[in-house]
Amino acid sequence: MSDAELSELPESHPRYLSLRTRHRIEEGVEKGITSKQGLIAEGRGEAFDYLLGERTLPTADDAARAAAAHLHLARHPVISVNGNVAALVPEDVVALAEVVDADIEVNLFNRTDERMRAIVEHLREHGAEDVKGLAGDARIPGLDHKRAVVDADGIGDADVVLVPLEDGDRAEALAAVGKTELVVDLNPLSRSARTAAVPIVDNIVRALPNITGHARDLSGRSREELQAIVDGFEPATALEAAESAIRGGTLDSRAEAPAETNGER
Ligand code: PTJ
Repeated sequence: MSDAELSELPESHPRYLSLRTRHRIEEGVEKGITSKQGLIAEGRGEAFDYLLGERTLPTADDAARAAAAHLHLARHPVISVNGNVAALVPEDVVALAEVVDADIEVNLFNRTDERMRAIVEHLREHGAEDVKGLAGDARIPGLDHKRAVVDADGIGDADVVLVPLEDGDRAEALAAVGKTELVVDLNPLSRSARTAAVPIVDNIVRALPNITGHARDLSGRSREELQAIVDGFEPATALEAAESAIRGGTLDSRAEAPAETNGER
């Protein structure tokens, strides 16, 4: 879909948000930010989101609140950014980092110097001041060469890492070195979601602003209050609720959509 086609699409179109999201990924690929595999990941995410009813489940909202509490409690929180996240939610990454005083680090599955630089530049264009990832002077043990590369004073030093749309191996490797992982992934069965201290089964385009909203709301709360929110969150319950919504969903929220949807349903 071209810019012109998107600008002509009315916001009332039943697939407006989905098409806009897809368009951002397309643009990301054109700009050299998002990988071709990122297109496939987006398609998979869309399918799960469709089955969830493209809404934030109450348990995903609880997870977003627990993630915000973790980020406030952290000694050194880092938001990890890959090619899909950079294309979809660059301004939300910057906003969340500001509220919880987190570092932003570009960390890629398909790492090339060109893509690293393009993503750093893209985040700066969206307001980020200091973006980590280019130094690449540390390694996460247990992974093959390029996927293991992180900054020593970024993810290497972090105690809490927000890793949206992560691949399962790296999620497991980060958890194995004792980092608290907050994962955003629409697939409740993915290894990343199952490894996370806090799995947020929601679309990144809804989840990031939601975490930021909770983080603003929790600003200034005592450590005891924040810890109580963290302790009260149960990852298994959130995963079960998401899986059950996906498997048992009725798609009622879509029943009212017009039949004529431009072939997009
Ligand atoms: O930019 P790179 O090189 O770091 O590569 C990024 C991708 C995403 C291509 C890479 O990490 C990858 O291949 O990931 P996977 O293994 O395809 O996993 C991506 C997960 O994210 C899948 O479980 C998808 O369902 C999920 N997902 C896709 N789009 C979204 C999503 N989750 C939340 N929001 C989305 N918009």
